[in-house]
Amino acid sequence: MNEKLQKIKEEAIMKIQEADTLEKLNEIRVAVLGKKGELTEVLKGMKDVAAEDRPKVGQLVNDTRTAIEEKLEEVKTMLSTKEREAKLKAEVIDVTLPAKKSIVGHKHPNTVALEELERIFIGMGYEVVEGPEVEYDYYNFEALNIPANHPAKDEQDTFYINDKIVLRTQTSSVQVHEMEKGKLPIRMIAPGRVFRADEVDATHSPSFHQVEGLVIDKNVTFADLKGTLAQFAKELFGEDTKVKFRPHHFPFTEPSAEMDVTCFKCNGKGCRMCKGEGWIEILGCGMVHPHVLEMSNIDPNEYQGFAFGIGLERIALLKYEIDDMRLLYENDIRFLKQF
Ligand code: 2NL
Repeated sequence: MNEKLQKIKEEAIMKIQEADTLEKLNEIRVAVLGKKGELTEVLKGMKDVAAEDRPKVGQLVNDTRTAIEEKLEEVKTMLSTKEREAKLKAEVIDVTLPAKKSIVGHKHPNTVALEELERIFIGMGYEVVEGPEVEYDYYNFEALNIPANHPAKDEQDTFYINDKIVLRTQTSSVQVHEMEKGKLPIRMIAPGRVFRADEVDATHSPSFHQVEGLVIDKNVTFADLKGTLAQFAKELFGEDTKVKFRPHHFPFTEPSAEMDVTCFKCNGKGCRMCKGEGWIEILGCGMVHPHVLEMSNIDPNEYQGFAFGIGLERIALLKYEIDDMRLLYENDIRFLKQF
């Protein structure tokens, strides 16, 4: 019996020492100590051992078991450490490799242009005010001196929600709300989306953006309008930019004008950009009509004002030399990426 146990022990320990993976080690454990293992079989044979020898043999079996278990544990610890080290080595991260670039979007040309306009007017002390895109007919037309029979009010030109409510055709409505509040003076710009029932082409869209400006104070004259807008043009298109005002008509201003700037591409000589003119039309403007002031409870004998309206897309198209407005709305990343 003694010899048999000795042999199991020696063979087991030898196999354990040769095992090079945890898996193989476990196979050995099952083969020797498992339910049907060699040592377990010996234990089952105890019933054939003489009663007086049993304690001694029992002790011997236990010693053998302990010796094998200790060896198993020792090799297991060693193999675990080795496997862990190999795994760490294989999973090493090279922090010096170039990182995967995450795709970051960027500002739409309209947004870039808007932020530029806002920066210029904020610098002159203007406030940026926003308002609703859906408006009462009163704020979009009537309060701006646009009479009921004016062609702009035609359903061909304006989107009507019902006979009293429209999609705003200009952001002047935001300025009327400011005037009604009665807090003077006013120095504001109103940027935002506006709507007109236009067919889509290279220069028209049923939805586009405007930046309107309004100044109301005592002793405001056309000279203030000219000085302000000339300074604005220099900041937007460059220090050498000159401006000229052509008489025009708007129902809400009197007198009214359109402002041209010298072409920033050819400096006024005439080129493809300005269609040979040397000048580019940039905005409409004028002195706020006295009737418009009165309707918002401002006394035209005490207060005067000037106002202007700029098409944001027009500025973006000019600045980036884009020849088709539709490109601004298609959201083609290959186009947008260029600006
Ligand atoms: C354009 C130019 C303009 C205004 C807008 C305005 C606003 C108030 C009172 C008076 Cl609250 N005027 N805005 C003035 C002149 C021109 O827009 O080309 N519009 C179609």
